[in-house]
Amino acid sequence: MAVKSRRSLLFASGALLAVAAVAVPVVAGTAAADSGAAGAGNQARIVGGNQASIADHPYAVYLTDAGGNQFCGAVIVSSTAVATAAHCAKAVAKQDIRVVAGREDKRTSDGQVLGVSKIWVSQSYTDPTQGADIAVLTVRGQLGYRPANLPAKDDTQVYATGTQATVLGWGRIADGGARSDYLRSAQVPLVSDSECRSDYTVYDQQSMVCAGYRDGGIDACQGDSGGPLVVGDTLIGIVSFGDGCAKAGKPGVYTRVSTYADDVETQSRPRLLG
Ligand code: 4AZ
Repeated sequence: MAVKSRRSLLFASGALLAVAAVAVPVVAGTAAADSGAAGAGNQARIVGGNQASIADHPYAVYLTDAGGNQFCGAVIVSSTAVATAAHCAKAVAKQDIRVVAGREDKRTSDGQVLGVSKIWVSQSYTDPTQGADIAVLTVRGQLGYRPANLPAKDDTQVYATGTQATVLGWGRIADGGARSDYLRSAQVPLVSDSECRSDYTVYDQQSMVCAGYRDGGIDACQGDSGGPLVVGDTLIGIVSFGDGCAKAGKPGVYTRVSTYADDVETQSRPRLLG
C-alpha cells in the first residue's frame, strides 16, 4: 500500500482515510488507481529487478479479483494455504478471490487457479501503517507447488541488518504504466530498525521490517503487496507499504513474518478429512 510522506501523515488528521481511499482502488487494480498511484517524481517500478523464474520460486503466487485482474501477490505456506497482506485479503470479497499458482507469465494459462474457502486476518490488523498486515487464505483443493519455509517465532537472526533479501512480484514496472506480465525479483538489503524509524514515524519493529537502498532505486511497488520477501526459501517479509516506490530514504516496509509465525503455522495446517 502506498502511504504519503511523514509530513503529510502528521499534517492532516484525515491522512490515513485519504491514504485508504487511494490504496483500496490501487490494490483492486483499476485503471484510475494505476494512473494516479505513482505520483510525480516516483519511480514506480521494481527498479533493478529482473524477470524471475517460477521454477526457482514456486511458492510465489498472485491473487486475482472478479474481473480476473491481478491485484496482489501471495506466497504458498502449505499444501492448502497462502499468506498475503491483510490489506490484500480485505480488498476483494472472499468469493471473488482466486489464487494463481505456478504461472510465471500472467498471459498464459499455466499452473492452477484455486478459490478461497477461508480467510484469517491477524486480530491486530487495522491498517498497514499500524502493522500486523498479514492474512492466511485457505484454498479450495490442493496447491501443487512447494511452499516457502517460515522463520521460527521471534527469530531475530534472519533480520540482521544488511542481509540481502529477495522480493518477488507481478507489480508495476513503469511509472504510470502497466503491471508486469512476468514474475520479477529484486535484491534488497534489510534496513536497521533505527534507520527505518527515521524514515517512517509509523515504523514498528515488532510488526514490520524495512528493506531497500539508502539512495532508493530498487523496491517493490503497487501490485507487489502481499508478495514474499525471502532469504533463501525462508519467508521473512510480506510486501506491505511504502511512500511511493524506490525513493531515496523511503525503503519498502514489509510485515515481519517471524512475529506471526505461530499464527501462520496454525492457520496453514492442512485441514483434516471431513
Ligand atoms: C502497493 O501499493 C505498494 N515501495 C507496495 C509496495 C510499496 C509501495 C506500495 C513499497 O502495493
